[in-house]
Amino acid sequence: MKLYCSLTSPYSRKVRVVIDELGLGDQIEEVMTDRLTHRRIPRANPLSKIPALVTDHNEALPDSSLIVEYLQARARPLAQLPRGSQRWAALRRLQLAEGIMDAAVASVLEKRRPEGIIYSGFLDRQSGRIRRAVEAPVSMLPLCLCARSALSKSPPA
Ligand SMILES: N[C@@H](CCC(=O)N[C@@H](CS)C(=O)NCC(=O)O)C(=O)O
Repeated sequence: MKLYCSLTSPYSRKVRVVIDELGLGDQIEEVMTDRLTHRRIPRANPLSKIPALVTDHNEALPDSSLIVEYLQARARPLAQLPRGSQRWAALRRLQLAEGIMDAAVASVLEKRRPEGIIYSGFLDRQSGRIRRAVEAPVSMLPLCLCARSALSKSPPA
């Protein structure tokens, strides 16, 4: 399999971590791309974004979540998500992490625009999203979990 990716792309990093966790490194050839060579991978991803995975059957998978799902289906599953309300807390954190990546990448692209047409209001909105999402997970845990973890903390000496 070939993974088109870059070391600075957070979505690529997400996939590379999963490859490592699943022990699939020896089955995957990484093809590092940059903004210019993105153009060389339209077959792998008509959206010209990374990461993109080309499977051994020559199927092109164009999105990090899709690639992770594919790799998990091929390999042993990673730890199962918890059930019940903890499941939704875990998925909420996952979604917030995706949102942080989206906002960070959107900011980088905005900053690459020619000086003078960079919209600071847009950048502020993205950094607000990142800040709130980074602060959110603890406050978004189900109350019962917060109470349990507070109870399990040993009292100050
Ligand atoms: N939803 C996609 C997002 C991929 C993405 O936006 N990748 C960025 C690099 S971090 C990219 O290739 N951007 C190129 C562009 O927008 O021109 C995923 O999860 O893979």
